[in-house]
Amino acid sequence: TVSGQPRYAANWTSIDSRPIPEWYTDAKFGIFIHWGLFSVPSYAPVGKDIPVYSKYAEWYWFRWQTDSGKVGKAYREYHLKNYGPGFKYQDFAKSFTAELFNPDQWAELFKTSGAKYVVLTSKHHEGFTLWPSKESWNWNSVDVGPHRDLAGDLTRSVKARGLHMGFYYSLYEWFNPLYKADVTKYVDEHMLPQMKDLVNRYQPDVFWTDGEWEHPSDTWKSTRFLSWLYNDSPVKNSVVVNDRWGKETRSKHGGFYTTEYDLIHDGDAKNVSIPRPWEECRGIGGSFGLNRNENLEDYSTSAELIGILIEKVARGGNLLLNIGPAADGTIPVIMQQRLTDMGGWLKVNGDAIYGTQEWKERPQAKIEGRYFTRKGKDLYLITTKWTDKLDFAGLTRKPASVTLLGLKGSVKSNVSGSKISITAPVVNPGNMPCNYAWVYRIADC
Ligand code: FUL
Repeated sequence: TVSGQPRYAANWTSIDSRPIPEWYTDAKFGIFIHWGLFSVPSYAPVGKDIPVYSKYAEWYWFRWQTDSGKVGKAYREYHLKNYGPGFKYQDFAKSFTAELFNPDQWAELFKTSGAKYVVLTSKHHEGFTLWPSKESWNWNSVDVGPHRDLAGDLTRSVKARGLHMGFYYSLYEWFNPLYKADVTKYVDEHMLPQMKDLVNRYQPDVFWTDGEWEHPSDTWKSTRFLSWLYNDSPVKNSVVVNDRWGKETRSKHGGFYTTEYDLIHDGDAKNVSIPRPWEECRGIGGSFGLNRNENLEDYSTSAELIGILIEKVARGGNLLLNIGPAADGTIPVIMQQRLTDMGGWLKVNGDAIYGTQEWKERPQAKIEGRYFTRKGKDLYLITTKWTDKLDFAGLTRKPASVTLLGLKGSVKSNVSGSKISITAPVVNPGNMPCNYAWVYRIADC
């Protein structure tokens, strides 16, 4: 090629051969944001008997209209009671006001959380866009609702803080008449122009597609879009994409693979090893879009969230943790608190997370609460339980030192062959370097 850069052809073999830019596999932690008209009703049923996907408040319109079961009934009753019989989904637009939206404040919070990238729903399955898309038929956040380019404003604030900005984009739209009448026309005249518009306008480093499952990737013309993205777009060197490009592509094609609440579609993803950079996405509660019907017990604690981050990273994955802002542009305080807590932990222990790799040679026997990561010649032992003694095997040589992150000086250890036994330092509870989980760096081993 003229420039020396490889060119990618519009087929999966070629698209899949592109290495995933390193910034992404080093980043480990990102913030997902589900924001749209569903943030107005911000309702879904809750409870242990409700299946994972039925707890998603961003599915309000679809469940209300099409779900004939118990879950649909809950939405219908809620809607009728609170908005009345003549109230259409489109009528939510006037209450999507974002009057308190302060993108600098959001971006500051994301920075504080220790996340390295942000992924915003530019358009969810409802079809409403958070940017002034010419193809949206005026159903966007500039023409109605807040009258503001929400995607553009957030992009500017996020990038200004050195974080990577990305977009979620739903290929399909539940009720778009063009999509239902003529999917090829929809792809050519609506979807592909919108996707290119997003990339050209805002230059996102993550392009996170979804809603792929109704059609094969040929129908979506996915490899055609990706070859443009990788060869000729303004983000060709930095952009990363996921695996949601057609009904046959998940965990098979694209960039990083995705799991969602530890599922791949309906299959358990928790204990499978994934042969590719991958990312778990989930909410702090059981929903992506804000669900005002959730209570404290529906939210994960900081300890749980930090545990999830550690577990994913130790298995070579990233965590894309979701928040659901309110229609007024505020981020619920409980979500702010969780993100701030995670940032506090990462400030002390980030060395064991960012830029690390899975330690594939780790001891086979699993010990609850114990994880490993690796970076260069250093090994990190992460434990979510404070214990006086920690033993394991697998060293290739005597380590140069053992330290507890956040504490000065070295920690007592005993090495014999490949085995090491670490004695936890005696620390006053008030002087612990952090809460929730602790990290030993076993240097040069
Ligand atoms: C799903 C969507 O259907 C959910 O609403 C959410 O956006 C999630 C990240 O992907 O499959």
